[in-house]
Amino acid sequence: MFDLNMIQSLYAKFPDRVNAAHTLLDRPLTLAEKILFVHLHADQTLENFKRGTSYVDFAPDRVAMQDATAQMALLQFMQAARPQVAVPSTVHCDHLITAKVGSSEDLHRAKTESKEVFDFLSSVSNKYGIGFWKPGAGIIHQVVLENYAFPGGMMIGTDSHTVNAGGLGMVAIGVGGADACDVMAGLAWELKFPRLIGVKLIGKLNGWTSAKDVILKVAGILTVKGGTDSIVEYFGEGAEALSCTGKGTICNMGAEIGATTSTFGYDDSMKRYLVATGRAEVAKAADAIKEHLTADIEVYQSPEKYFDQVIEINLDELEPHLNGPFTPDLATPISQMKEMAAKNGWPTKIEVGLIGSCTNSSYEDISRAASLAQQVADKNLKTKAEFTITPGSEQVRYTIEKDGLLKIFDKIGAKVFANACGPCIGMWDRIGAEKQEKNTIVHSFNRNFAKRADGNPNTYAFVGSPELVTALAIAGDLNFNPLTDTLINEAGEQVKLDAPTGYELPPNGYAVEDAGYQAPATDGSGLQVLVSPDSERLQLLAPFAAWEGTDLKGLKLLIKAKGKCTTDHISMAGPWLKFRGHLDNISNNMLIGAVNFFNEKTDLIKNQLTGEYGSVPATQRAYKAAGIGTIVVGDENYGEGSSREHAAMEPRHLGVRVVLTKSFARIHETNLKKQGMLALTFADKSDYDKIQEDDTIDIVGLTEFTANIPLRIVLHHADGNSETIVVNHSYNTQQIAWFKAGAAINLIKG
Ligand code: MIC
Ligand code: SF4
Repeated sequence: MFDLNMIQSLYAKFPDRVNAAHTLLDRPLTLAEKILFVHLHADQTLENFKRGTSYVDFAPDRVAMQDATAQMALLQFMQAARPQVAVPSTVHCDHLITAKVGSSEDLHRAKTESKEVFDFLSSVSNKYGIGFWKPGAGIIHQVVLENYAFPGGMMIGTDSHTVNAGGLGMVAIGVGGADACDVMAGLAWELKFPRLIGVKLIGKLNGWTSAKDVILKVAGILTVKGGTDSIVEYFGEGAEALSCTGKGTICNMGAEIGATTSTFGYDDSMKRYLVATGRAEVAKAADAIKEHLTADIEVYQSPEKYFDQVIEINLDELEPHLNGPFTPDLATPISQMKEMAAKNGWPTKIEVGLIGSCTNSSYEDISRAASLAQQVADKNLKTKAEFTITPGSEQVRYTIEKDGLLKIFDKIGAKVFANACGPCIGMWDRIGAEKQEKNTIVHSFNRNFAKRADGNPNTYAFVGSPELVTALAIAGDLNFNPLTDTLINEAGEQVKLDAPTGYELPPNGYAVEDAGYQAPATDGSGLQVLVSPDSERLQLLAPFAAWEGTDLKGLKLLIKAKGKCTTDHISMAGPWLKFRGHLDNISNNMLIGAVNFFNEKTDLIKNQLTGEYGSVPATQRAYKAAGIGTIVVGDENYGEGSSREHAAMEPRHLGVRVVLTKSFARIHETNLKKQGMLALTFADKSDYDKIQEDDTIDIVGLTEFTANIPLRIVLHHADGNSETIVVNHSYNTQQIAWFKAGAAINLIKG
C-alpha cells in the first residue's frame, strides 16, 4: 500500500481546515469546496474566493505522469535543479505501445522501439524519487485508481483524464507538464477557483444502461465546453448506487465537457473498492472523518442554493447512448440511432468494436461485456464485427484471465491488446487504415476526434458503454437496438440478447503476479541521467527567450483555424508520439490537423513572404528563419482535449507569438501561458471574421500589460486598410511575469 502516512496526516488536519472554511463562509459546503479549502497552499490565505475568477494557490498531495507527457515534464523538472520531487509522484508507461497483433508481441516490440525513452523515464524516476510503472503495467488512470487515489485527496496529473480519480472522491485535475514541474519542485499550484455544477442522480441504473450513459448524457447537455472552469459534483441515491469504478468512468469523461474535474462524496462503494484493492486501512481512516468527505447535508437537500448550475438525471429513464461521430458531445439515445444515422449519412455497418481504455476497463465493465459475448455461443450467433479489448491494468487483465472471462472473448474472436492506451490514441496499426475508406467503429473510450483512433479521417467513431459496444459488435450494425431488436442466429432463428449482468468487484478477489512497479532509489543523488545529443527521441530543453520589452509589431497571420481545433489537431498523436521528448522533431506536426479557414484544407497555408502555399510547420519555419513572428487565430474551445503541452511548446519553439481565439479550453490556455505565449480572446467574437489571409498584425498595449485590462490588435490588411480590435486576456500578475520572462520555468530556475 502506498502513501498511508501521507493520507493519515492529511486526514488529521482535515476537520479543522473544513471547520475554518465553515466559519469564514458561514454556510454549508459542497464536497469540492471542502477538498479545495483543505488543500490551500501554506502561503495562501483562506478567503471567500470568487468562483470562476479568483486565482488560488493549492498544495496537491501527489502528481501522476504518463510516458508521452512525462518526458517533457521531466525534462523541465531537470532544468529546475531540485534533488528530489517534493510530493509523491509516479510515471506510467502506457501511451507508447502500438496495438497490432496482440498483447505480448506488441509489448515486446514497444519495449525495443521505445527503449531509449523508457530507459530515460526509468532513470529520471529513479534519480528523483518517482515511482515508475513499467510498460505493460497498465493505463495511468486505472493504476492510479487501484493504488493511489483516496477520498478527499487532491492530485494533478499530466493527462486530461487524471480526473478519473474523482471516482474515489478526489479532486484530481489534468495539467500540462510545466504545472506538474512546479508541484514536484515544491512550489504552489495555481488554479482559477472553479464554478460548481451539481448533478443529481435519481433512480437507479437498470438493464442495458450503465455509468457510461450518465456521462454520455451529461456531455450531450453540457457540450464540450459546458464544464469549463467548473467542478462537477454528483450526488443523490443514483450516485450512491453506482460502483466506484462506474463513478470513475463518469469522472473520466468529465474531461470531454471541459470540466476542471468531477467528483463524488465518499460512500460504501468507495469503501468496498478500497478494501478490494488492498487498502482497508485507507477506508478505515476515511470512515473516521466521513462527514468531511462528502458535502454537508443541506447542500444535497437544496442544491440550487449552493451550486452555480444543477442538472437532474433520472437513471430509471436513462437510455443507453452513443456519442459521435467526431465529437464526444453529440449524444444519441440508442432508440434514435437509426433515424440519426440515416439523416446524417453515417455508415451503419460496424467494422470494429473496441472495449477497454482508461475509461472503461474495470472488472465490472469486462464482466458485463463478457455476459454478452457468452450469449454468442449460447444463442448460436456469429459476431459480425471485429472485436478488441484493451485492459486498463495488469491487475484487471490477470484477474479477468484467471476468472475465465478472457476465454469467453476469445471465443468471439477477440484480440486482447496490451494493457495500454493503444487504439484510443492512434497507436493502432489498423490494417487498411491508409486507404482512408469511410467506415464505422464503436468503442468504449472517451474521445472520438477525427483521425484519433487509426489516423483515417473517414473513420466514424461512436462512443458507448462496453456493454453496448459488445452488443453492436455482435450485430455489426449501428441501427441495432438491443433493447428492442432481434438478431438472426446461425439456425435462422430470431433471438434477442439478454441485458448484461456482471460483478461490481471480482467475486474471488483481484490477483496479479507482477503488477509492473519499480520503486525509486532511496538516494538518487549520485545517479546520472543521460540524453544523447544526437537522439531523435529526446532533446534537452533550451530556455525560451525573454520578452523583448516592446509591443509586437509586424506579425504575420500563420493560420486562421476553422471550427474544431483540439490538441489532436494542433499536435497529433499516433505516430508522432514517438517525438514527445524531442521538441524540434515533434514541432514538425504543428497544426497539421487544423482546417485553414481560407481554403478549408488541412496543412496547406499561404506563406506571405512568397505567396506560395505549403505545410504549416514548413511555412512557420520559413517565418522563423526570416526573423518574423506570427499569430495563430482559432475558433471556440481552441485546444480542447488533451493536456499535451507540446501543443503550446511547438508554436513557442517555432516562433509563433500569439494565439487569438474565440475561447480556449482550460488546460491549453494555461499551457500557453506557462510557455511564455500570449493567449488572447476576441472581446467581440465576430471580429474573428475580420482576420484576412494576408494580414500583418500588431499587438498593442504590452508595455502596460496588466491584469484585467484588455489589449488591442491592429490588423493591417493587404488592401492598405487597417482596423483595430479589442482583445481580452486572463493573465494575472504572476502570469504576466511568466510572459515577460519567456516562460514560467525561467523564473523557477532563477
Ligand atoms: C489523450 O487522451 O488525448 C491523451 C493522449 O491521453 C492526452 C495526453 C497526451 O497527449 O499525451 C490527454 O488526455 O491529456
Ligand atoms: Fe490513454 Fe485514451 Fe485514456 Fe488518454 S483517454 S489516457 S489515450 S486510454
